Amino acid sequence: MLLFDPICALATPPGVAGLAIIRLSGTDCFAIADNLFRGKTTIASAKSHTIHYGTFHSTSAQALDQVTAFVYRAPHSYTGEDVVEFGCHGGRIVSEEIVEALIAAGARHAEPGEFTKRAFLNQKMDLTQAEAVGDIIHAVSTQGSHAAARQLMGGFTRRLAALREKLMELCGLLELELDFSQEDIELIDKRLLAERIEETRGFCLELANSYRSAEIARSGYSVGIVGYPNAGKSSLLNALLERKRAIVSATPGTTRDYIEEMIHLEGAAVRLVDTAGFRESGDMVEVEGIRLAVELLEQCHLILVLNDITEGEDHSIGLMTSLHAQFPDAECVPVNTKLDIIGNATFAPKNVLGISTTSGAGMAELKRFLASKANTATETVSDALINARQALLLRQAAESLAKAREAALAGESNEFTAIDLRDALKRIGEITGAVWNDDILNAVFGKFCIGK
Ligand SMILES: Nc1nc2c(ncn2[C@@H]2O[C@H](COP(=O)(O)OP(=O)(O)OP(=O)(O)O)[C@@H](O)[C@H]2O)c(=O)[nH]1
Ligand SMILES: [Mg+2]
Repeated sequence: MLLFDPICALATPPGVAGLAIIRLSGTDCFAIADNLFRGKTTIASAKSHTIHYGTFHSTSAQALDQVTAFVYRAPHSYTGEDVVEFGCHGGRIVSEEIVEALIAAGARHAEPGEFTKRAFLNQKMDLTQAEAVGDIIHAVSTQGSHAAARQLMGGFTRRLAALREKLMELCGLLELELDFSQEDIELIDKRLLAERIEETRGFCLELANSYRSAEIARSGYSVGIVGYPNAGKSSLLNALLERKRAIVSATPGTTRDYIEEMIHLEGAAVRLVDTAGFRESGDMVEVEGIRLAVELLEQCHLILVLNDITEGEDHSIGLMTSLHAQFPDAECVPVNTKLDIIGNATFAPKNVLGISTTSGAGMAELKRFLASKANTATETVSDALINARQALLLRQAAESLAKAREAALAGESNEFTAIDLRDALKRIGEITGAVWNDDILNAVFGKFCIGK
C-alpha cells in the first residue's frame, strides 16, 4: 500500500442541503481527526467500518457542528488508505469551516480526482473503473448511468483481460517457437495465427466504434430544431420543455441566438437546440445566429426540419435538400407544424410527422419518435462506456494488430509479429492502467471534480 499525505475535501456539492460529507484520507488522518472531533471514543481507537457521533471543533476549540464520523482503516477504504468521512449539516459555512479546520490541523486541500487517483494507485480499481466513477457522476441518461455502473463493477476490465489473455497466449506461442528456431518447429499455423489476430482486431474496432453511442449515452442525443423563420421552432422547444423558455412571436426572425436545453424521454437524455430561422438575412445579428446554428448542427444526431403547413406541404423542400448536403452525418426528418390552422388534420400528409403546439396534436407521437431514436442510438452500449481516450488506444491497438496479421501472412519471422502484438498489448495496458505514467493519470483525473 502506498502512503500519501493527508488530503481533505467536501465530497458533496457546495451549497445548502440537509447533509454534507467531508472526506479525509491519508497518513495521520486519524490523529488529525482526533484533534478536532470529540466523541465517546477516539477515531484512532475506532474499528474499521464504524460510525461515531460527536462534536467537531475548530483548532481554536470553537464548536462547529454535531457530526458523524465514518471510519475506514487501510486497506479497506475507497482510497485504500485510512479514511474518515465526516457527515455534518449541509450549510455552506459549516462545511467550509470543517474543511478549513482539517487543513489547520495538518491536512491539505485535495486536487480534483485525487481520492480516486489514490484508489487507482493503491490498486482498488483500474483506470476504466476510475473513469466509470466520473461517468456515473456526470451521466445524463439512465442508460449512460447503468453502463457506467457496469463498468465500475469491472465489466470493461474483464473484457480487456480476456483480450489481453488471448494476445499473451499468441505472443507466448510465437516466442516459444523462436526458442526452437534451429529445429524449425512450427507450433502455430501462420494462417490460423492471422485469423486469431484478426478476431482480436475486430474486437478492438467494435469497442472503439461504440464510442459514438457511448458519447450519446454519456452526454445526450442532440436534436436540432431547424426551419424557415416563423416555422414554429421555439414553440416546439417550449412545448417539449413544458415551459416558456424561448420567446415566441409572429415576427419572423425572433430567435437570434441558439437555445440549448435537455429533456428526458423514456430514460433517454435528449439535448434540444432551437436555432435562428434559416433565411438570407441582411441583419448582422441574425446572420451570426444562423452561423452559430450551422456549427451546432454539425454536432447534432438528428435534425427536425419544421415546415409550416399553412405555407404548403413542399414549402421547406429547398431547405431540406441543402441540410442533407451540408450535414450528411445527421438524419434530417421533416415535421409539419401548425396542423390546427388547417383545421382538418386529414389534409396533412400521413407519412410525415405533424404537430400543433397549440392543440397538442401529434406531440405524443413526436416524443415517442425522439425517445426511440435516442434509445436506439445507445442500444449497443453494454458494460463499457468508451471515451475518447479509450477509443484512440483501441484504434492504435487495432492498427498494431493489422500489422501483426500482415507480418504473419507474409511469413515474416515471428519476431516481427510478436513486436506488433506486444505493441497492441501496451495500448490495452494503457486503457486499464497496467501501463501508466503521469501524463496518462493527468489526462484521466484532471477532468474530475474536487472531492471525487
Ligand atoms: N396556430 C398555431 N400557431 C403556431 C403554432 N406554432 C407556432 N405558432 C405561431 O407561429 C409564430 C412563430 O412561432 P415561433 O415559435 O416563434 O417560430 P420560430 O420558428 O421560432 O420563429 P423564428 O425564431 O422567428 O425563426 C408565432 O406567432 C406562434 O404563436 C401552432 O402549432 N399553431
Ligand atoms: Mg424562434
